[in-house]
Order: sequence, then structure tokens, then C-alpha cells
Amino acid sequence: MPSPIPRPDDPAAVLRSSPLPRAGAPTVLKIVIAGGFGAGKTTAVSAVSEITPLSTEEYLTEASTDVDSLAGIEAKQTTTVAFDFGRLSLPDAPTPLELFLFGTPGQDRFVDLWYDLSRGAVGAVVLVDTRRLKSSFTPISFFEDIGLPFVVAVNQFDGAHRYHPEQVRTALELPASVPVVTCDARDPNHVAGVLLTLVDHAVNNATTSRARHAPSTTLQDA
Ligand SMILES: Nc1nc2c(ncn2[C@@H]2O[C@H](COP(=O)(O)OP(=O)(O)OP(=O)(O)O)[C@@H](O)[C@H]2O)c(=O)[nH]1
Ligand SMILES: [Mg+2]
Repeated sequence: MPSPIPRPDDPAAVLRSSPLPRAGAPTVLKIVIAGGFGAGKTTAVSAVSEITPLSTEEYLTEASTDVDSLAGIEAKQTTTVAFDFGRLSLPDAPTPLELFLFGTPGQDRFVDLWYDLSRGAVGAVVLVDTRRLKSSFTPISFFEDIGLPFVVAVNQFDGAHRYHPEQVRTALELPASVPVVTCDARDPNHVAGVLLTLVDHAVNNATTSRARHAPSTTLQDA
């Protein structure tokens, strides 16, 4: 019979002796990278991750072409079937950050996974391919519905028409409060910039909502 797992005589003492987080230790944040099918999510996570990214790619088959349109991304051979995972440290940000990046699968039929991947996240990046704008509506509505702050990053594919971010905002019916930026998902500096925009947006959002929910002081309280 296997021997039982040894238990400490004084579990509280073990907790007391555990090292506390170091002063100046980075703030760890979970971020979701979302967007329609083929918008460049896996590419963005791979571009910026300092570890070998975890990816769950499967080959697209002839049978899927009716369901997952490849118009505009004919060279695409694989698709994410679970999630991508990568990590990025930003020690020189105003607050040192360690970002855990979770890329979603693109197709709407994976929406249950989008819920799971969004748990505990501070915000999301919605990557947009303007040649396939319609596929962005579902992820945008998803984050609006669950109340997770998000930014829209227009992934500028080679040969695609370059729209001004404000034109994209109008086409996607986004309120002025949602940042819209452009990027090349293959460029680590671009992706890091988008992530910093999101962190900034999420922090502002949290500050505004805390202020909104703080008990207001009235003359009677004084
Ligand atoms: N030219 C160009 N190609 C890109 C860019 N981003 C992604 N690609 C290419 O577009 C294709 C789709 O990229 P992925 O990163 O797999 O897209 P995805 O959003 O993860 O796709 P799904 O997981 O299937 O939804 C790949 O062949 C990439 O090499 C970009 O910024 N410019
Ligand atoms: Mg992918």
C-alpha cells in the first residue's frame, strides 16, 4: 500500500515561512487574444511570446471549407482547435508586467471555450481582418455581453485595403470608449504595443467603475 502523504505538524507555520511576493515583483495579468477565424490570433501570440508558445493547431480539411471560409486567407493550412498560450514579460512598463496570453479558437462554435478562457482575464484583444469584417461581430458581442474590457486591433494583412481606425470603429459600431488600433500580428513590437493599450484600457475601466460604485458622500454624511 502506498505510504500516506506526510502532513506538516504545524501547517500554519509552513504558511508563515512561505516567501511573500518580492517588492517590485511583476503584476501578473491574464489576457485573451480573440477574433474571427484566421484573423491572426495564433500569429500574434507566437510573435510576442518569450516561451515556445503552446498551440493546438489541426490541419484544415476539404470537408471544412464549406463551414470555415478561407476567402482572403487561401494559404491558411491549420486552425486552432483549443487555445494558444504564450507569455510576455514587460519589466520596463510603468508597473512591471508579466502577461499570460490565451489565444482563442476563431470559430463561433467554440464559444464555450471562449467563456472558459476569459475567466479571470483583465481584458481581451479582438483582432480584426477588414477583408472579413463580419467575422468580428460575434467576438465583439461576446466581450460586450460578459463585460470584459477589450480593444480592437486591425491586423493589416498584405494587400488588404488600409482603413482608418475610425472607419473601422464606424463599420463595427463601436462606442468611442473602445480603443481601435492597427498592427501587424507578425511584429512583436506591434503586438506588445497593442497589449499595453489593452492593459491601460482595462486599468482605466476598473478605475472608472470603482469610482461609479463608490458610496457617494452627502451633506448628511458629513
Ligand atoms: N500577411 C500577413 N499574414 C498574416 C498576418 N497575421 C497572420 N497572417 C497569416 O494569416 C494566416 C492566419 O493566421 P493565424 O494566426 O493562424 O490566424 P488565427 O486567427 O489564429 O486562425 P484560427 O485559429 O484558425 O481562427 C496564417 O497563414 C498567417 O501566417 C499578418 O499580419 N500579415
Ligand atoms: Mg489560431
